[in-house]
Amino acid sequence: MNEDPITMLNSIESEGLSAIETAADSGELEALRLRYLGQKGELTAILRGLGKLDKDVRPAVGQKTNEVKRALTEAVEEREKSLFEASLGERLKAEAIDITAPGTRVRLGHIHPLTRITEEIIEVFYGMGFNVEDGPEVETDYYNFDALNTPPSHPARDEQDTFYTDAGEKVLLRSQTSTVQIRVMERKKPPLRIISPGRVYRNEEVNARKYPLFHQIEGLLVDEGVTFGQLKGTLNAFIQTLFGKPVLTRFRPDFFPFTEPSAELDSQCPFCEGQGCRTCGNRGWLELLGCGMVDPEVLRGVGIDPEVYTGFAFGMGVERLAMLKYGINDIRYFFANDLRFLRQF
Ligand code: 2NL
Repeated sequence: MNEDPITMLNSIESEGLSAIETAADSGELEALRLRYLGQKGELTAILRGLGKLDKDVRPAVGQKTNEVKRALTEAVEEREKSLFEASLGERLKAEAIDITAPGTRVRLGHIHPLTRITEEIIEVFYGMGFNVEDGPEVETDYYNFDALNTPPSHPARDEQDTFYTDAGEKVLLRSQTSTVQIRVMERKKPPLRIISPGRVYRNEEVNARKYPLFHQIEGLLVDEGVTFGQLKGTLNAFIQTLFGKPVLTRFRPDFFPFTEPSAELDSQCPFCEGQGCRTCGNRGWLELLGCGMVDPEVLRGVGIDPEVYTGFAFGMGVERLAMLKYGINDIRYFFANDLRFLRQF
């Protein structure tokens, strides 16, 4: 060592301290630590060279080396701490969350108006002991027509013209959910109380009142001694719940191949109390649904003895009821998926 070791140590110390104190980041700081304090660092080199020094200067140089080492070590630790605090402060600032800021509202979807009214209707009948039954939408003409007392020559087949499949004229899209009632009556014997909601199809031109796909809810009750009076009572209770208040009803004679006698159920218009308004087309009455006593032929066809059992049945179009209830004037709104329409429900 040509220079005075104490002078050298002093300059290492002052250079080291100022470099360490201004190290820009932890990478630079680590490089400095290795340079001054590492195994191959400058101070280690001096300690290794102690043996070559004169005996009388050795202790002073050794002591000074250790002092410098301690000073630089402390400086590294301090710089490490302040670099860490600075970067933490920066991160806290950058990632700050304002917990008092208002949240972003998540727009929830909701039940489609047809589903909602279907659920409401099911609820009313469920309360009267009816259970929901389901069945296929692709049916055979037997379940859709023959079993419902509508043989191939029957004019009602034209009225309920539907879509036929590639599988031939026997396989079609059901035009009514009575198919479900027939299937249930084949499997289960009376007493029966069921309703069958679901999609049905008709081969019809689209307009404000007609759509080739719509929804029906049919009901069926079969037991010993079932009367037309019970049918009226059941449907009156249903209509009151649907409109949320007592309303007058009337039963007009009608015809269906699968019921005898058959009737159309009207209610006094709940919006104008029979005075005449837009919803009832100034008639004061609304045509709500069709119903009747199950034709003995239908019962016989599924192996239920009509001499022992009688039943009533009814069928309603869900779109029609929803249109009346909510004052909707075009059936196509239900299927257009226009949010401006859907969000009103
Ligand atoms: C209507 C009329 C109706 C039925 C459906 C029915 C089912 C069986 C036996 C007898 Cl299994 N009847 N269902 C009865 C009367 C009317 O629907 O206008 N629907 C839209």
